[in-house]
Amino acid sequence: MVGLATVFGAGGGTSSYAEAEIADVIVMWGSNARNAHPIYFHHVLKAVNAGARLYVVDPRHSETAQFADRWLGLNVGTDIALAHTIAREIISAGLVHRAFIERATVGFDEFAAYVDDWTLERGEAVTGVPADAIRELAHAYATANAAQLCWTLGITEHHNGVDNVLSLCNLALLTGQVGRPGAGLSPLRGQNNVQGGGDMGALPNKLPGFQDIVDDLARAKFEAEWGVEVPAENGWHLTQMFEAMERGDLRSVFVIGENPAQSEADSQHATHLLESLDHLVVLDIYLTKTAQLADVVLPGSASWCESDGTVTNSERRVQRVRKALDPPGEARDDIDILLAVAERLGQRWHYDTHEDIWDELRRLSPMHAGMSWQRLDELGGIQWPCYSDDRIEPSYLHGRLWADDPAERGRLAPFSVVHDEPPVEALDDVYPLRLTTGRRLDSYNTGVQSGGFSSPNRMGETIDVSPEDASLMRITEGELVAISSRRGTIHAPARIDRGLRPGLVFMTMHFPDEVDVNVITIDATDPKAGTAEFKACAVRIDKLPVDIPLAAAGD
Ligand SMILES: Nc1nc2c(c(=O)[nH]1)N[C@H]1C(S)=C(S)[C@@H](COP(=O)(O)OP(=O)(O)OC[C@H]3O[C@@H](n4cnc5c(=O)[nH]c(N)nc54)[C@H](O)[C@@H]3O)O[C@H]1N2
Ligand SMILES: Nc1nc2c(c(=O)[nH]1)N[C@H]1C(S)=C(S)[C@@H](COP(=O)(O)OP(=O)(O)OC[C@H]3O[C@@H](n4cnc5c(=O)[nH]c(N)nc54)[C@H](O)[C@@H]3O)O[C@H]1N2
Ligand SMILES: [Mo]
Repeated sequence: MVGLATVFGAGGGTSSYAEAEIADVIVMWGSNARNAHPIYFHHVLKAVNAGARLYVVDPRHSETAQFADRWLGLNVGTDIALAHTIAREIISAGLVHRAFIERATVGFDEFAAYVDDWTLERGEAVTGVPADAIRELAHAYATANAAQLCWTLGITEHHNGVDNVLSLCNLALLTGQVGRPGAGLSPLRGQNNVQGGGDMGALPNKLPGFQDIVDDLARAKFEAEWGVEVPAENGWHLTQMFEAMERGDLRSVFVIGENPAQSEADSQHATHLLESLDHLVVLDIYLTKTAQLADVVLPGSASWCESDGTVTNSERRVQRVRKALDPPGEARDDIDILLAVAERLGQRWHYDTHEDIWDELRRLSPMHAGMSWQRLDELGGIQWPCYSDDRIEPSYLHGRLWADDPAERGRLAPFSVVHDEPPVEALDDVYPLRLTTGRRLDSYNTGVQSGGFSSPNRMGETIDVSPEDASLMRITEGELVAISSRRGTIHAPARIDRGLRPGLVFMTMHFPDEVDVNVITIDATDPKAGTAEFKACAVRIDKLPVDIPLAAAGD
């Protein structure tokens, strides 16, 4: 979101899901949507069945790659090198969209000079992707009538995730693949309402509706409505909070619906910091590992189907959710619990209904102003921005960039000169393998919500290795092995995956109670967005002595 905001001034996906169906080229870059975003992927498959070409850029031949016309299996962390090589090929083949570049962008000449030495040969040498595949993707993307470029964590969960995103935005600016129906940039969001959380101001530098906290006029508007002073400085994002805990500057934390003791990189260190707080409060629907560290647990919040409200998905569509069940026992809606906490802190927040809270938002956030609950119902959800009761904006953003009138075009979109940088942890003789981590279809994040179910085909945690590495190390399918990084060692059965190239190892994050992968991940973070490098650390795999008792292997 930081990358998109830098280029276009707004941190949201530029297209809508259904527009995938009118695209003739779709690039899924660092995104395993077949597993992680099945609803969006359903639209992608409709497009593919109707003849659109699908390119997948992923170090693994992922479940998504199985549906691709062409898979570009790059080395982990070489995305900028690949994007620069594609850009250079588009420029040297004369496939840039000159009129769009002149009208809507700044910085093209400097960018073109910078990428000029990213020849196909150099790109192949750095990324491991054959030159002809890079060339094919470059030509298909540039010459498509409408191309969608989607990405997820394979791009963002790196120490240079924002630079990765900027390098992808460059491709859309070169070719005019943005701001038109079917053409766009789609970062697929994580949870059902992670976009909504950001929209509502659950960000350290924003008020609801992405209004800047440091903007005096914006703050004054909220202060008048709320009757309290709004702090004038930006707060901390998650990784800055952990750094502040380390320094001793942050002593009290309220965790709502998150399990950082298991989801943070280098989790033993994160757990130690959470334990050392003066005061930790957790509000969750389960007694998580994080809740077990807390001084106060506010138990029994109602889950999403037991409360009223809205959620916003990756295409910026706000939809109502309705209470379908009564919460069990004494469980209460999260908002009731927050109102009660506010009251104990001396604040009286007056809302009679959930709709009152929403209407307050509509008064304060211009991009939500036209979304009454009645209208959300009638239209089956509305995408932001929606400024007024009598209008619906186009389903894609930044159409203004194509306007003839410079005043209407507004702020031009800058090309970004970003440098190709390898992952923080280099491979060496002691840790010669690259570990990347991610998701499976049948499990969810730290497993709190998906741990309890079993089905015949469901696997627990495995250490996935390539057939080549397995035979080199004489590891057999299902054999219990040890995997170590500079942070620690864990054990799990090996699984031989033909979708992995030699040197690459994959694990999920779904079974931390049994095998906590975040014991070994690195907590290097992107200074611009605070995202950790979950997608790249250096590891080694060791066979265990055959007579090792299982109990000792599971420490
Ligand atoms: N079933 C299921 N669905 C989910 C979730 C879940 O836990 N389970 N979680 C939700 C959440 S919170 C999120 S954020 C999303 C995440 O959705 P995704 O980001 O699609 O999921 P991941 O499996 O984490 O990572 C995606 C891909 O990035 C690739 N990758 C790794 N390193 C690199 C690299 O250096 N470059 C490139 N180009 N690719 C790389 C991996 O091989 C992997 O296939 O999924 C959401 N949906
Ligand atoms: N190794 C590795 N680690 C990763 C990642 C990775 O790819 N690899 N991905 C990272 C990413 S993208 C993410 S998003 C994080 C996810 O990390 P977390 O968000 O910490 O993990 P979840 O398991 O999704 O935890 C969500 C919590 O919310 C609670 N909850 C659910 N519904 C409600 C509700 O209505 N009210 C309340 N109060 N609580 C509720 C659940 O019970 C659960 O405890 O993990 C990160 N960690
Ligand atoms: Mo996520």
